[in-house]
Amino acid sequence: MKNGVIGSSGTWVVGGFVGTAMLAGIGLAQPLVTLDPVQAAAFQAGGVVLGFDALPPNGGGGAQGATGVVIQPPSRLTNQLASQGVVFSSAAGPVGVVSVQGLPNQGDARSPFNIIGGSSLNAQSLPALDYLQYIELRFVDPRQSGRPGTTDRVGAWNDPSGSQIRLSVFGADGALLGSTLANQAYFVGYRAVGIARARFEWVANQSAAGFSLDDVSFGPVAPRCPCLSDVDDGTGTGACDGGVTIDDLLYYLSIFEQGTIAADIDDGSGTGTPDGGVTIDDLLYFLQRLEEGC
Ligand SMILES: [Ca+2]
Ligand SMILES: [Ca+2]
Ligand SMILES: [Ca+2]
Repeated sequence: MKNGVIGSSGTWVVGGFVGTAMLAGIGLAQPLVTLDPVQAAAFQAGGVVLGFDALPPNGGGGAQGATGVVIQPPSRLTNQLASQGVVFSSAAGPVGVVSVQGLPNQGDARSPFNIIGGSSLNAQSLPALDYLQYIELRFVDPRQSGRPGTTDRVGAWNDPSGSQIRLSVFGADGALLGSTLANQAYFVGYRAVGIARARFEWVANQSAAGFSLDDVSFGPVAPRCPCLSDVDDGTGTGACDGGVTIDDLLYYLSIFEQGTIAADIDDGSGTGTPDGGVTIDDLLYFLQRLEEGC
């Protein structure tokens, strides 16, 4: 495509980026696709920027970051950053953390030297690096990772030597809030009210087959269910409905019995601080909050 060409069905091309804005009737919903670090920094301001540089890269780096290499357990990124409000996934489950230090594509790292890539299961059913696969973010309550969260923007720097990708953002009900395309080397972001999930996916090869991301960014993550004892809406699916009723007690008892992470809401201090374990403290705290109506 040539710059400045207006394509079909609302697609336009400006300065090397292809944007398909789906405003969904929300004035604030808008993409940002830019090479300008100042614009990217403005998008990131006040939010979270994940450089992945404190996580152990696969095999220590080098060729262990190549397509098809099995992602070792320490480098399988899923919920390690849940306290920042996000959980990662890809086709085989985890996203892979790799280092490009010392490689010809060292410049792919926006923050040296780790980046992330997608995964797929290999013939042995192990998660292997697959840069053609999607990278997904699901927002969680930073204080209680078992509870859902939402944010107002998501973005990342796309691989400078990679592919054209699409960023799509979704609401809590799964509805698409908007999506946009970005060429390699661009910062791609999307602002919308109530983003619960975001997906970066490969669209077309440019310098290489597949893509990686670095400096994944998002706005502050707010709990989607601000009332701690509102854990169900009567459907038994854990969806909050703004009211605290017997449904909530029944649902909490079921997840408490199963010992799921979502049931961890206290550490015995009665302050609503999770401690990674599900014990009688959690049940007592839930009952107290249920009685208080929130
Ligand atoms: Ca990095
Ligand atoms: Ca409820
Ligand atoms: Ca607990």
